[in-house]
Amino acid sequence: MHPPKHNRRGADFLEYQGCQTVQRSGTTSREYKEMTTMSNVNILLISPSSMPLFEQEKLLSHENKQIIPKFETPTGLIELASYTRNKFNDVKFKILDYAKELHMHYRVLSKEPPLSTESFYKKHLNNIEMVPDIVGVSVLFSSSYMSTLNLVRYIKEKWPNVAIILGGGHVTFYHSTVFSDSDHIDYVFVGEAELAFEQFINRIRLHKQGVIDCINVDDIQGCYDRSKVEMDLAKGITKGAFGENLIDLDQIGLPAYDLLDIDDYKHYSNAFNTGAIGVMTERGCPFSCTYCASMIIHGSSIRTKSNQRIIDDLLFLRDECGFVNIVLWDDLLAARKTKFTELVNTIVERGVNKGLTFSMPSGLSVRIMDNNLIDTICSLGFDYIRIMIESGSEYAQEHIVKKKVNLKKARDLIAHARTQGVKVETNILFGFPGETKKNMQETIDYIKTIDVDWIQVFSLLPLPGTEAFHQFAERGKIDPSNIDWDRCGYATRQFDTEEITAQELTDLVYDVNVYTNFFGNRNMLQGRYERAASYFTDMVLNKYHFHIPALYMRATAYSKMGDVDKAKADFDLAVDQIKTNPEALRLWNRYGSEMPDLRDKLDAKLLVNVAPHAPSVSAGFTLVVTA
Ligand code: B12
Ligand code: SF4
Repeated sequence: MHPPKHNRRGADFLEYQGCQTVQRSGTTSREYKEMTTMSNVNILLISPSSMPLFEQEKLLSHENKQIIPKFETPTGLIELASYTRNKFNDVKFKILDYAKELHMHYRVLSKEPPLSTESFYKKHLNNIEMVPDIVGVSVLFSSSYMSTLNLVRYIKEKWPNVAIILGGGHVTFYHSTVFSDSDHIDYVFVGEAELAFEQFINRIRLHKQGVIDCINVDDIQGCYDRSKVEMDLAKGITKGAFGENLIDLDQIGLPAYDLLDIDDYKHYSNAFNTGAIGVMTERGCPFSCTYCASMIIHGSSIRTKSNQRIIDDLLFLRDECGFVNIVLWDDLLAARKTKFTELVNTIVERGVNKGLTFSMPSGLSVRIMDNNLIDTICSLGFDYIRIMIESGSEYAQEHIVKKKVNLKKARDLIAHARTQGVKVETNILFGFPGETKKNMQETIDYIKTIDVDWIQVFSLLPLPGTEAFHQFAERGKIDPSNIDWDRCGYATRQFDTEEITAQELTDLVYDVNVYTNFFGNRNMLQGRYERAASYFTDMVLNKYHFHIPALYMRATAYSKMGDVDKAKADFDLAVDQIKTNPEALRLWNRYGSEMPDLRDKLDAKLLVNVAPHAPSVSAGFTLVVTA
């Protein structure tokens, strides 16, 4: 358990009496308190975009205007800031959310001159009305790492004396290489950071006050400087020790939403077209899915905020900030069933959820859920829920993915959720280390049996820290010390395995997506045409106008609903896209055989390259659509 605040501060101070040149032995605790109220530490926290640097460059230079930069609430940073402010009243924060700024820039891209990433980054640094003592960058995503390395250069150019610190998921697993990758980084935080950061900030304060003459972090668990890493490496230790987890999450208080440009999040944050705010009610997960880094970053013990705290936060977000969409980012929602049920019942009884729509994009765990919990969750006001499956192979569930989903239970939960009127989605991953084509086919066969509105289909990408990452490294498929983070991408895999080549995997993922969500769309098969059409619009056509399977299926849905004009408009659009857009033509050539109603609308020369039915059969899979 974390020691009481005053004890730890006292201990921290005393500790330094011996090892630092400034001697203050004999200082009373009153004097200590007075000294510690005078330091005024300025901290700038930065959330970089998860978009790789090379893509940012293409976007800002107008080379590719189609890439849509996303942003979400930087939850880690506002929780860290709030916790720290609660501990020290002389610490001032600002947040610069580059992901948000990039999105806002994208919205006016055509009115802006082409820019380099350097001028874009510098422009926003120049807007900061503060001279920071510390700049902290949150590197949650491996894809942010290269842009962060550039950014820290600009930061040191502007503020040469600032201490630059990094934290977040990616550097948690690569803490030691950070210092060899950049001379500008001073400290790295491994794992959850509130407690380590508190100790660190206290040292910065003592240093500012002249109480200590240097900052030594050797004894701060989870915090590293260059020399501490070098000492570890000399002893052969490459893995960072994680910061102690915060047990009482209520110590965070109301996350520092005041540091965000609330209106931008309210209107443009990406989870909904209408904007949303992220909320985390719990941290940690005791399960061990082999593809997941979340439970490693936050640990296996579940810690939750109190129900009162969660309710107060929701009321603040709704009534003071005007949010209507709440995104829950918990690792394992409803892990404490009774507490969660009480929370939702109170929320509903008190009308706290009135005017709010909830979502949980990272999904619900089949192991945790039961019908009652699904009902409880639905009563909160979810537009859609995601019941996470990942693999339809019983063998893979048990031995490869280790998610241990009971596939029958998952199917029943989905069917039950439908009775609540909520939209139901799931996630599927292909390409686990050791997952055979037989296992993959089992997944394809399984997903034809579940009545979901949509399936997110992905390639398994080994994320640093995960079991899958280590397995691929052991098999020599990836070299952990030589990965181009800017190019590793989250969409496609770059390496072949014994089970499946990179190209086969990419094709399989695309084909399964197209065959399950479009040609084998459950809503279409069950006659729920209106819902099907709205999915094609919201999930696909609002972003990708060239998507021929979506246009074709929406046209079919309209025609089944008797809306001849709308159906004709979509068919015409599809024909036009095939004739004018190379991506549309590619889709036509690959999937044209599934869209017979377009054939007589196209010239003969556009019919010759069309592939036979179910193209992935060439890689050994059966994708036939069944009702
Ligand atoms: C919200 C979220 C998103 C949001 C974006 C978040 C954002 N702010 O930009 C969205 C929806 C966009 C997203 C997308 C994706 N995500 Co995501 N996401 C998350 C999620 C669920 C929560 C992050 C969060 O807010 N946590 C809550 C806070 C409290 O924790 P924290 O961020 O870890 O912060 C603490 C510490 O890390 C530390 N810390 C963090 N930053 C800093 C900075 C400093 C200076 C210090 C001192 C400390 C510090 O202190 C904080 C407090 O203790 C995490 C999983 C998780 N549970 O963390 C995955 C996670 C970060 N996502 C992940 C992935 C893989 C993805 C996707 C690829 C998913 C997909 N298949 O599409 C995409 C990739 C985005 C892209 N490039 O296109 C991985 C990242 C792994 C990696 N190495 O890249 C994670 C870890 C989940 C997983 N699968 O294991 N994601
Ligand atoms: S249940 Fe979710 S959070 Fe827990 S290990 Fe699996 S994927 Fe990660």
